[in-house]
Amino acid sequence: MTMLSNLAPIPELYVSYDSAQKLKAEAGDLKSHDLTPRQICDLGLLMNGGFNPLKGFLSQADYEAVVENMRLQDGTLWPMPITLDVSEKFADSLELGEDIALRDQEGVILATMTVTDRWTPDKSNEAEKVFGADDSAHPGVNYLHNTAGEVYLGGPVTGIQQPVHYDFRGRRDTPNELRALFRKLGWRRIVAFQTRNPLHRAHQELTFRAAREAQANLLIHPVVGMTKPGDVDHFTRVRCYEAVLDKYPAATTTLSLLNLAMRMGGPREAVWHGLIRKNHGCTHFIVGRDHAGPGKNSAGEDFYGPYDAQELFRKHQEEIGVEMVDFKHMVYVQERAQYEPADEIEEDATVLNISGTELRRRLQEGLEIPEWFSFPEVVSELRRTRPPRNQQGFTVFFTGLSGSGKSTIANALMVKLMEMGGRPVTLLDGDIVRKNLSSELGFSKEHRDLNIRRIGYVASEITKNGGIAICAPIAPYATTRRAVREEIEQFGAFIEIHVATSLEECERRDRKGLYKLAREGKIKEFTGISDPYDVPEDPELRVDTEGIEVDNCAHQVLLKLENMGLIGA
Ligand code: PPS
Repeated sequence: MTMLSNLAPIPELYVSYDSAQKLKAEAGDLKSHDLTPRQICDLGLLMNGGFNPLKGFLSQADYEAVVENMRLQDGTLWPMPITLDVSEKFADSLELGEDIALRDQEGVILATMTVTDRWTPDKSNEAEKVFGADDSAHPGVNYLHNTAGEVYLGGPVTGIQQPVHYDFRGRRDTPNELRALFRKLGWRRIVAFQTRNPLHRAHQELTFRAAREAQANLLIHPVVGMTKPGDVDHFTRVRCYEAVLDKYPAATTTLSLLNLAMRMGGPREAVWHGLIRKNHGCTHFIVGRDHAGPGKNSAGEDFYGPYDAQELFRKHQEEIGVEMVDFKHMVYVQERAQYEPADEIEEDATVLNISGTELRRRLQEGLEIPEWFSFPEVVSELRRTRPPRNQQGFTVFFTGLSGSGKSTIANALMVKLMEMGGRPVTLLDGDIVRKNLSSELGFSKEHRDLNIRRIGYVASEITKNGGIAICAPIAPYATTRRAVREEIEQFGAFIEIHVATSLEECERRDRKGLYKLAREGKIKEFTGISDPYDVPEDPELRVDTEGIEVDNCAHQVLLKLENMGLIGA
């Protein structure tokens, strides 16, 4: 394998400035697809050569070859399907061979694409082959089934302009910009470190060692596109990385941001990351334990073995053209006050470690984070973004059948929280929302989803800004509740409370007389009677209202909030 990088420019998909202006004017007449945030990341890397040798979104034949064999149809190694998913309606409106305009979310035209292929993918097969399981606990699988459109379009892309970013512009580099930088600095051996987490002392030590061992310079190359739901936001992380950059010996290390949308695909993702780094001019790549791991599956087990990613990478190393530096698990040895690889430490040494979960707990509860674990600048950035839980916003999300008592308990809870004071409280009750936010909506699946997503959006804004949102819709669909949870958990806690009053009891109470009308067929699509209700499988709390006072139910919720550290001192 060549250990020195060939830093010649790699092909991009952009046309010249003059052609781009012309194309932009003409593209006004084309049908448009508004790209999703993930597609914007993919398109950016297609156009700037980050996904070289791809020339556009995969054709059906390439897609099938990638899914089945991790290769394009011509045999080139490529592990991740890069597909343009769209709605059936949009796909049906197109002729094969037609050019379409690809626009960002403000309507700016970024590229055109000639649609050569259109097909309905077998998503379960894609999930099995690419992610190893058709299990929606996997964020990549969940996206595939619940966010991606039903139909895929394939075809070559003509680049007009890069996606616009207003943040950290000076820290974002295309593959050719990085190649030019390495050429200028005389760097020929470069080890890349991929990360979606803040760097602490152990990471600094391991990356520094990796660079020393590979006799290479170090590129800290964090992902700022899309990472795992619930990760620390990239604004905070970049401020942390900038603080850590000073800790490396001068002129050995650089930082560049990668606008990649991760899929959390473990082994396949590691190979993909290697190919992307090759395109960015790197010669070495650090692969750690459980690289790009998605967490646990729905049976509570890991999706991949801890070293599966290293194994797959090693197998394809020659073809990737990047040498793997395997992650040394670094731990702190108290006697010598330094980090060392775990496998080189004598048995009687005192080893200190703080897990990710423990770190989150300490941040949430405002507890001490020792200097041996992280840098004071990093800890203070994290504390600025994540004040202790009892000062953060959160959302209490009641769900249950009509007449189950959601609104009554939600009202009682609101009053109790207002009595305590400290944070503004907003009640988004089902009926209030339908009057003020969703007055044009009915009760079809599509409308109910839209209604819940609107509630989720407002609640996430409230949570982000430090308030308490109490929601009380029926919210009958588990996938929509999960989407709302993911949106809110970026900013604070989401507490799902199932008001588990049985259908028989709700119908017996029939406070609004609606069940009678539903039974008579006078109200269609009535939840529990003629429309489904997915019982929450794992809510934070389930309350049973039968034979229990409202006051007591609201009190149970308060105890739960206290127990989670969200209220109280
Ligand atoms: S959803 O499914 O979450 O969007 O429903 P939501 O916004 O909470 O609205 C539910 C209230 O609307 C009344 N209603 C119906 N409920 C269920 N199915 C049908 N078809 C329907 N038609 C009207 C009902 O009074 C619900 O109020 P609550 O407070 O839940 O009893």
